[in-house]
Amino acid sequence: MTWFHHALVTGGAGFIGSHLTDRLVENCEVTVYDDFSNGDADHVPEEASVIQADVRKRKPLADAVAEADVVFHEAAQVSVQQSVSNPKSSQEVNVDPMLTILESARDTDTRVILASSAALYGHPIYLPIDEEHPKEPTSPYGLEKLTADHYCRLYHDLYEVETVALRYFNAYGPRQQGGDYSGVISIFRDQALANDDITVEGDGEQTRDFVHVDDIVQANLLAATSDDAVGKAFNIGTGDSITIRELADTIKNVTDSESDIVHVDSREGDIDRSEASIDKAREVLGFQPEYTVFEGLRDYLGQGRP
Ligand code: UD2
Repeated sequence: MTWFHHALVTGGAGFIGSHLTDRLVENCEVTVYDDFSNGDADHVPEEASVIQADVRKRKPLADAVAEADVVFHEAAQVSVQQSVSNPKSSQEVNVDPMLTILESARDTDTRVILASSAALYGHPIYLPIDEEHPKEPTSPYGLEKLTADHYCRLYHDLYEVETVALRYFNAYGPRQQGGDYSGVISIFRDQALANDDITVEGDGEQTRDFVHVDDIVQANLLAATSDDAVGKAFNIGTGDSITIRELADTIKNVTDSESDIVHVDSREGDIDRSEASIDKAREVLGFQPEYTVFEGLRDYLGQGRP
């Protein structure tokens, strides 16, 4: 395993990027590239250098990539809803900077690790979802991630850029809440801690594969250091799933909450079932998730409010 000297983390003040930066500064020089539109400067460790800039600015981004041995591209417009309301501006954040990074990496031998997403698969036609599963994204966000993910493969195949795409399933953990977008776990947590109603959308029988942010960090480090990973895409989840109703019950119990669990309208176009096959990540990267969702929830909810 070859370690690297200088890592660039786009979105390094954000939820996943800041956890990754925390881990990276223990071992190498780290530059965080963030415009703080959604990230929090307090989550960036002081050992990291910071470039405060927008990923749509080509020159500072290309220059920052050229300085690094590896780029973890976590910066994104993460709201599926916003991508539906405004596909063009979402595309400008989620696709075009990917090309800036890949073009710069083409000249400099920088390895590129993309935060891709399970959103690129759309509605599953079989479970668990492996990397060969048909890709029919149901939102501009999913299509943008599919495009960025596929560009990674093309830049490897055409120009020998060392790229890896990590398709995150439902990520959760400390620092997730904030901005106008939250995953269901942070929403249920806030509702449970405030003894407000926990709002299950639909019948709650829909399933998700929830993956703890520490396991996502682990996957990124493996992708950055494994020679076998390049040119490939990997699902990053736990390989297991639970229903949203079960999630609501667990969060209520773990937080000892007096909340009622109520059912509200389901979301239009909601994915009914989701569960990752992580065989490829296990075999090629040696990825081994440390948290089941129940262990991860105990860890996350045990902390109280940050
Ligand atoms: C996740 C990702 C999204 C994209 C997508 C791909 C997150 C936060 N979002 O969207 O970026 O990759 O997967 O499919 O990881 N729910 C409730 N009550 C609430 C909020 C949500 O019941 O108050 C339900 C919601 O209807 C859905 C499930 O919880 O069935 C998960 O919702 P989500 O927004 O956390 O994540 P998801 O899977 O829609």
